[in-house]
Amino acid sequence: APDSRQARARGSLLLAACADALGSVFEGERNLSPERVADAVDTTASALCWTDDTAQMLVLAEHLGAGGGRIEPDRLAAAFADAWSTEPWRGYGRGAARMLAQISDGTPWREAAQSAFDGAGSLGNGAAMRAAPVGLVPGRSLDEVADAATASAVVSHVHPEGVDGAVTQALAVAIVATTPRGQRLQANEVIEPIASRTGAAFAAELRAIPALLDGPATAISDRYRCDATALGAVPPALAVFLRHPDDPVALAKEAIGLGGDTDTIAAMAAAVCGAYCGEAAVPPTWTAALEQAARVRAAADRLALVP
Ligand code: F2R
Ligand code: MG
Ligand code: MG
Ligand code: MG
Repeated sequence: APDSRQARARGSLLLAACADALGSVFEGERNLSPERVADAVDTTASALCWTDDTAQMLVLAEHLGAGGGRIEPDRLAAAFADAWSTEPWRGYGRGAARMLAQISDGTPWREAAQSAFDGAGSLGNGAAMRAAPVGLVPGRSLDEVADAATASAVVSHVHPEGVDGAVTQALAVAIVATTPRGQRLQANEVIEPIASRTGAAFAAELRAIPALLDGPATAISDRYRCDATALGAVPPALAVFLRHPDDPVALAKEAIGLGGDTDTIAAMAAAVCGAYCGEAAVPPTWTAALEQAARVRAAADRLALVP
């Protein structure tokens, strides 16, 4: 059925993977010309190859699907480390690669995650960029989603902002995945349930979104850093989704056009959009070009069937 849990899960993971691939070409660039971005998004001539964002999202989706929707931290950390050591060329950042190498070499994940960034823990957006599957597990309350998102984050990101990024992304997906289509999406019905479950810094950035929904997209890149931190990337991704909830192509162009962490901001916005719109909204030219599309669909199907 077009609006089933399966359709929403497929939409979310497929769109996230496509947007990650589309955005990856521009990662780290600023002041992108709209023409360059539109050209890349509109003409998907070559294969859509995804990066660490999708690699980790698929690991988490498969972990949840195989484990009845529960996070088992030791096994999840080992699976992230395996994915990195098999494909270290996926575009991982240096901090993430160092930590995953330590875990691969036998350092307990708690120790590796706690000692990152001189003991502060990572506040990067890496726990958020992979968190969508947590919001796609059927039948969970928002408090349960927030707890599972936290458990999925802390195997690598123990800084409260790194955790809040994952909580925000998983909750956004969970909220829109159960919102009936055709009903106009109210920004505050998405933002408030999330902001009430994050720390003060994150809540303030989320509550700035409604003022950015009607103006030019440059207001978003003026307001947020759009970088590889959770606080700098997750709120603008949610803003772009709320500006284009049913238009994945416009969403991808705008998210990438912000510049900075383009693959990650586009992937996060797209994961929420796909959870809202379902698989039918994913451009067929994108899925036809997408690397390992069958694996992405299978991971979504298994998630949607978790009892
Ligand atoms: N990192 C990239 N792309 C740039 C490099 C790609 C290429 N391989 C290269 O090296 O040239 N992309 C991917 O990483 C981002 C997700 O990052 P993740 O997994 O959270 O990693 P990390 O290293 O933990 O954090 C990212 C950056 O955040 C800042 N940061 C984190 N914790 C900090 C702290 N406690 N204090 C200060 N800064 C902190 C650092 O700048 C980290 O580098 C995604 O974009 C993904 O696509
Ligand atoms: Mg990436
Ligand atoms: Mg639109
Ligand atoms: Mg990135």
